Amino acid sequence: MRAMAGGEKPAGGLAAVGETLRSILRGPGLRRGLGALRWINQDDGFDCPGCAWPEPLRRSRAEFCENGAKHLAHEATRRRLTADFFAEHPIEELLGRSDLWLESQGRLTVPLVKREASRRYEPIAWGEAYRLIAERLAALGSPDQAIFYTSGRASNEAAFLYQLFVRQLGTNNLPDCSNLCHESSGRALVEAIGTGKGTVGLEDFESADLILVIGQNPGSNHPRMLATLLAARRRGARILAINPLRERGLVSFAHPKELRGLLGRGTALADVYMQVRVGGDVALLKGIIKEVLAAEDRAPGRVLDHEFLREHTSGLDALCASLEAISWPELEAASGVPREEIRRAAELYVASERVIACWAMGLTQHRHALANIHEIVNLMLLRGNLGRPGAGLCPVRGHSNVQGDRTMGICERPEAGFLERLGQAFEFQPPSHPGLDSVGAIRAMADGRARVFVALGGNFAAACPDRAYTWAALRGTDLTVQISTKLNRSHLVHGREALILPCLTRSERDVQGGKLQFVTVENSMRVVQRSQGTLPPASPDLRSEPRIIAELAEVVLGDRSQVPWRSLADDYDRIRDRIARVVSGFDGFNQRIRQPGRFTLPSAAHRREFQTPNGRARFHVHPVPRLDMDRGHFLLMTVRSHDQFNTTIYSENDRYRGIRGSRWVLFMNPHDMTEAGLHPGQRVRVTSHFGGETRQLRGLTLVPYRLPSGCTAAYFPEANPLVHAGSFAEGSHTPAYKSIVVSVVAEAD
Ligand SMILES: Nc1nc2c(c(=O)[nH]1)N[C@H]1C(S)=C(S)[C@@H](COP(=O)(O)OP(=O)(O)OC[C@H]3O[C@@H](n4cnc5c(=O)[nH]c(N)nc54)[C@H](O)[C@@H]3O)O[C@H]1N2
Ligand SMILES: Nc1nc2c(c(=O)[nH]1)N[C@H]1C(S)=C(S)[C@@H](COP(=O)(O)OP(=O)(O)OC[C@H]3O[C@@H](n4cnc5c(=O)[nH]c(N)nc54)[C@H](O)[C@@H]3O)O[C@H]1N2
Ligand SMILES: [Mo]
Repeated sequence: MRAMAGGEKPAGGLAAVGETLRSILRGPGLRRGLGALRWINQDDGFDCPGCAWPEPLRRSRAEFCENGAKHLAHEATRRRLTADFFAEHPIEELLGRSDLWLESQGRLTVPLVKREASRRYEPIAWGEAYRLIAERLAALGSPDQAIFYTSGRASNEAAFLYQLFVRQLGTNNLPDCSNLCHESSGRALVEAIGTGKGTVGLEDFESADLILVIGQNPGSNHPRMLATLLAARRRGARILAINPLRERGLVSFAHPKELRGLLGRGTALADVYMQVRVGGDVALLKGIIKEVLAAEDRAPGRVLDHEFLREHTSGLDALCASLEAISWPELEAASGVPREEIRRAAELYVASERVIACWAMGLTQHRHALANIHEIVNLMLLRGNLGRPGAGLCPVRGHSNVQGDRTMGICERPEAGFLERLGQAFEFQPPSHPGLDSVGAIRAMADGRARVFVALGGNFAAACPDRAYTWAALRGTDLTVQISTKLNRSHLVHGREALILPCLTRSERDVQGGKLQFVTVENSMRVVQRSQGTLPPASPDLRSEPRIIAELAEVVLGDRSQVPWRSLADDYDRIRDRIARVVSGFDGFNQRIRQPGRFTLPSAAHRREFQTPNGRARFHVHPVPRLDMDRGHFLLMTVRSHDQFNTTIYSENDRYRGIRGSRWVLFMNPHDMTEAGLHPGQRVRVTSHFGGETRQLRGLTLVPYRLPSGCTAAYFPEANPLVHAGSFAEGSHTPAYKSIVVSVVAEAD
């Protein structure tokens, strides 16, 4: 491994173009690759399989980023995994391989089964696979003993059919990757403003004066957002970043689609960069709010939006009183940011008429995640930065359709109104008792309460916390079923019996009933649009997700279901007609999706209608979180590199952070390193501490990095063995992947 200090070259630039070409050459090859890129994010093409950042209304010919090209290159690879591969490699051998190796083996091409007495996967016919699942489900004492996970790449059509199947079976056990991701945002926003979704559209970025980017690394994870930020910056908007790491993409960006960008001339993005301590955002935001209130005291009636506060909010007095009782030394210590800097941020906020707040995993994956998000809402409400042009809340979603999957009913606690409409449309009584979320699902499997695990995409075994516990839980089940495109860890950590059902990707042509089909997705800003694959399928044996679900439902439910499953899978228009009847905001779905190719779902909060119990947006009061760390303990956050999509690893490099050749690193402040008697390049053992228990990870190499003192960082998913399954956000159960208390010792070589 080679770790460089990490120069300050801007993000993007020619290197981004070079990386795009390299991934295309290695994956699908130049012809197929460039042919596919031409369709990505185009009206008549397919939605990028990467993140959920929206496309502008007027799309350019090349509407993708370096990382979007990588995601596509990896799913459109020429490499194929055939039955021979699985005959040659027993599961145990595959388990010893790295995530990078597994990912590079290519596309799954045939349905596979691991029989009880076998140590390998072998081919199985589709029909036999469905019957096996039906038998194992039928043997359960209750449908609540089965779990149906979803990852955020599933289309609206697939997600809708899946939840219908699961609810007809009789359970709400529909955990999803959102439980591991923005669940905290959804929960906190519902409490505060009555909706779990963001309130802004892309057009709001064209008139905002100030954009906050908190706990998010868009340079790697939402690269097209940098173009939006750059445009805003150029017309004079200010950008305020709050992040323990100085993320390259936020510091400076060279747009690869511009000549000056290609020449490596970057534009500084963040005007103010606050290097908060990991977990210090509540204190920091409270500090900013305290200064805003002080400014109002100095100029009464001129700082706060009194009319908005009076008509649309409640709870301000309690917030003001709580802030008076908190001292500056406490806020400075907890945030790690001096008061002077906090005051400057408050001045910037007060000087801005229209403010957007964006955030991602840096806020949602803490034990006090809901408090983090409530503090953002508190700050934004003070000046009525909600429900008017250029202002609002913007949780930046992860997977390209994670928001749509929720809209379609993938949720373990569905709304009563949704269930009622579903029941009416399909003439059955949906189960009303809550199901299991992701953390609950792990526990239920560990306790033997759940015996069958089905996953529509994703990589549960690698994405979830507490590896040893989660793996034992999965291994204790009767059957695990993975509907997947690529080989991953979750195929190798399986139940007594296991199935892999290979499916088409979004970029592939999906022909059903003799007709080319399209699907739909919803991006982070409530825009629903169509997505139609253009590449030939990787294998003739692949089936589409809607078809797999429909066929499975038919075999499993038999006479118990009146749903015309086959007919729905033959023509996705028929699925969309049903969606229009059940999901609000989708009236005339088939007509509307055909006209301009997209439409935006309404947001009551955007109209300043707050669907909370008292019809008002609510201020929340939370204490400053105590991170009770012993001496010599550090707070560890797990982050993504520039070369991965969640558990899918594309290379061992992380260009913007100057890392090459290994992901087994621990980033640490150089001063902390010296204090602890450690030195750069040393191999260390990291021990996490939670609830009196410890977890260990060996063999990480120390990399000195500009982080606030007391904070460390490592990569996800490598560091997941350290996250205790019981350490999650209060109120949302999102694992606290970013506040892991650890100690670090040198490892004897
Ligand atoms: N290329 C690529 N794109 C992706 C993904 C991918 O893996 N690769 N994943 C997708 C998914 S599912 C998601 S959810 C998103 C994730 O997008 P991000 O949320 O940007 O992903 P993370 O790498 O988890 O980065 C979190 C950021 O929060 C900061 N952070 C950590 N702790 C704190 C804290 O306590 N306070 C503050 N203020 N900041 C903190 C970290 O330094 C880091 O910059 O990206 C999506 N897009
Ligand atoms: N320590 C730590 N852990 C984390 C996080 C963190 O920041 N730190 N982040 C969390 C977050 S935000 C998330 S969202 C989760 C992600 O958790 P998941 O969503 O479960 O994981 P992914 O890595 O996105 O799933 C990748 C797999 O999906 C399959 N796949 C890809 N495309 C398709 C498709 O079109 N259809 C189907 N059926 N399958 C497909 C492939 O087989 C691939 O291997 O991880 C969480 N875990
Ligand atoms: Mo995510």
